[in-house]
Amino acid sequence: MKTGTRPDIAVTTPNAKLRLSAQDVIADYRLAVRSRAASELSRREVLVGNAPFGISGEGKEVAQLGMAHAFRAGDWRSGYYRDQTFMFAVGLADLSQYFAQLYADPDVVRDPNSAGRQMLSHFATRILDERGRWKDLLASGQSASELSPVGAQMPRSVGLAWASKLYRDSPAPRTVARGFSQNGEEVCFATIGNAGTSEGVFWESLNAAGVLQIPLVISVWDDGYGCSKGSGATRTGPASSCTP
Ligand SMILES: Cc1ncc(C[n+]2csc(CCOP(=O)(O)OP(=O)(O)O)c2C)c(N)n1
Repeated sequence: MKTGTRPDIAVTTPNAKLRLSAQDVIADYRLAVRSRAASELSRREVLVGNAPFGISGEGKEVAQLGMAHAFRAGDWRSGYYRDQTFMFAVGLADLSQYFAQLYADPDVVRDPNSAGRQMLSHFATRILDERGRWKDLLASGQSASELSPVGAQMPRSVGLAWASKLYRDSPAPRTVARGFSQNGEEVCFATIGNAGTSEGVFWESLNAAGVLQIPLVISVWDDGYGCSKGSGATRTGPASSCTP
């Protein structure tokens, strides 16, 4: 049966707010397969010496597709180097840009994340145009630039989510400039690895987010390892048990 003739089956549970058509599920599956192939190819390119460094998001595809369905224009991602599937799914990166960054392409059009200056999977959206003027940040989703030190994205994620609250609570910032916030409705989506949750800044950020009551979603991609160390070497239980 051709895809176009399939009935539009909603994949959902009784209480779920997210409804996916059969076409959505097939599109997600295609994206996951492409993303996995990109991971494997980039790894091979590093191993044979064609690229200087590669790091990718094998195994996190499905969780990131789920996160992508909740992400809206104006929202911010503040994550780490495993998020390529999410970035592809929300249209903030593509395969061509992924490989341009792998080969450290200095052309900012081909690698808009960093013009070859950052390592692979260090994503960023451009918030200024070519003349240095602010872009309309509400026109699409945004991604803060990747920080290589493990956990460093966490305090920044608090700042981004806190900004939304400030916009929501006070009319003053809204009158200064347009294109930054729609009445503070933007959510910040932070991501971090399980070993990264051992960093002090992770706990400080979690605490600050609770105290400030800000719109911050934290996803921990728990694959049981931090580099080659098993989780038991860095914490006493699964990452899920650490989250209040
Ligand atoms: C502050 C800091 N210490 C050490 C490193 C080296 N390092 C890079 S990735 C990594 C492991 C991170 O593991 P995890 O957070 O579980 O993420 P994963 O890569 O397994 O998804 C480490 C220790 C680093 N980048 N920054």
